[in-house]
Amino acid sequence: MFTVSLPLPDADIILYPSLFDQPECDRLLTELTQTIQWRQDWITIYGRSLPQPRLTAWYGDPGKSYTYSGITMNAVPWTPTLLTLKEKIDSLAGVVFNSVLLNLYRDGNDSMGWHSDNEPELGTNPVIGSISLGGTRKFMLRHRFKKSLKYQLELSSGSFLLMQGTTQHYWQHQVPKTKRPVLPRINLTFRVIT
Ligand SMILES: O=C(O)CCC(=O)C(=O)O
Ligand SMILES: [Mn+2]
Repeated sequence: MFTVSLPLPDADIILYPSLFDQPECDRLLTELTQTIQWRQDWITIYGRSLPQPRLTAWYGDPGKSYTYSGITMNAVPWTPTLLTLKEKIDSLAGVVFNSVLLNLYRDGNDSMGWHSDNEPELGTNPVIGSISLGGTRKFMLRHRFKKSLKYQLELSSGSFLLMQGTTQHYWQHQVPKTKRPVLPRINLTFRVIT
């Protein structure tokens, strides 16, 4: 399997540009769009309540819950398709993922702001396995302490991005809005919750 290691200090990020072929991506996109229990959450910013600019869902082992931006999500049980995906990337990552956050970016107006995946329940060096399906979106990275260090790449359909080691200590990432017309995109970030 062809992979690229991103040339970033203080990070361990590996890109598999095409883990899934086009027919597989189409099949997955259709199925996940229709069968996942998508939710619209609201977030509070500076005292104002706003809809999160994307739809989300949280699946995983029984009893796994996840809190971020004041939202607590209880895991919906794995579907057979999500379990199959999990087992495929478990073996690439060398860990046993027990949960997945799904994000649906309906169009270029949907986005995710700068953050690190460093919540306490992800442990010391979180391993995050991220599958992208559908429209290609820009994925930006910036170093938290060396402000001149930046990097960006396009995450296209069928790609798999593995972030591990000290990545979340030193780097933040985002998926910015775009004015370019883009197809809907589903991203699945598999996680290990302790
Ligand atoms: O959509 C993406 O590629 C990134 C999603 C992400 O950063 C997250 O779910 O924590
Ligand atoms: Mn993230």
